[in-house]
Amino acid sequence: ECNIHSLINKSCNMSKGVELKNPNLARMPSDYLYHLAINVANTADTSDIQRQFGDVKVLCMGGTPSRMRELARYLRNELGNSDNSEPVDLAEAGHRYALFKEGPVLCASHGVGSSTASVVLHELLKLLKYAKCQDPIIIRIGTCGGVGVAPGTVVVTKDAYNGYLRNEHEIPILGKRVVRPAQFPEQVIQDILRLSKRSDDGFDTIMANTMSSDCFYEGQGRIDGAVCDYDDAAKMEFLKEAHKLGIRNIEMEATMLSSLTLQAGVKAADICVTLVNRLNGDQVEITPETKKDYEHRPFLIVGRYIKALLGK
Ligand code: R2B
Ligand code: URA
Repeated sequence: ECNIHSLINKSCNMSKGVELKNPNLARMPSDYLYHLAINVANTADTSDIQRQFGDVKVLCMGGTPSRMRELARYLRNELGNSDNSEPVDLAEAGHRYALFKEGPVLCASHGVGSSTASVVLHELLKLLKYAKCQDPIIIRIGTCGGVGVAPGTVVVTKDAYNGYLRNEHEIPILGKRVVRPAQFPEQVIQDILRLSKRSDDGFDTIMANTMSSDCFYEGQGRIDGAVCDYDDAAKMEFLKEAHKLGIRNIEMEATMLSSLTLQAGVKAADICVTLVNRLNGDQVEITPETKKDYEHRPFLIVGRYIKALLGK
């Protein structure tokens, strides 16, 4: 049984390397991070990994390789590096995810949904551990559907709810239902919010709860998927119930991300921009220009947070 307060305190008070809760890792002479195609040849002496990744303070994650490449370019600029070369994909040989490094920031893609995101998150957490990174933070930036907020609003997740509208992460492990806490540390959220003001940004950044589903369509109460056996009234009832729980956005990774990072004792945050207000419809119909503008909003927020964190 996990105690949420001890987990959150642990992840807030971290001032040392990443200690993962898996005793088997200490018994493995080597570890191949398969989907990243990164080989940790000698787990007893990871000096090569430490040289390459040891300075990492922030791991940014987001759905697509192209957006994470763009984020790497944006952060390079924000951090005052005038290098104009194309960011190098360090995980290219794995053919699954993209991984870029800009000084002390890693930018990794995670695909759509908890299952693809958890694969790369397990491997990245191990990478942070082998590299002996000190007190790193993991920040997902992404898109989502809004629940009763204007499209373009940025939501920083507090409590993550699953598709049953329960504030927990539920997964089958060894054939059993395992339920784990799914919250993000509030201190990090407050630090992020302190750096954001509507008057400067032209959009709202709010703290709220998030629902994560494993399915974009039925799992999010859409009626425009390939299959749907409920009506519009049932959908609206569900969305309103979510709204009553303080849920203001719906995406597909928050429960897994909050749960796994709590277990690992690593600070994390989830910053997503809403593309549609689900109380008004299901289709994401914004123009490519508006989408680009909206997708840039979490860049702004995360860039500012990273600069403050690094004292820049
Ligand atoms: C938000 O957007 C993606 C689905 O379109 C998914 O990764 C998510 O959480
Ligand atoms: N991503 C989601 O998961 N849901 C939406 O409605 C939009 C983006």
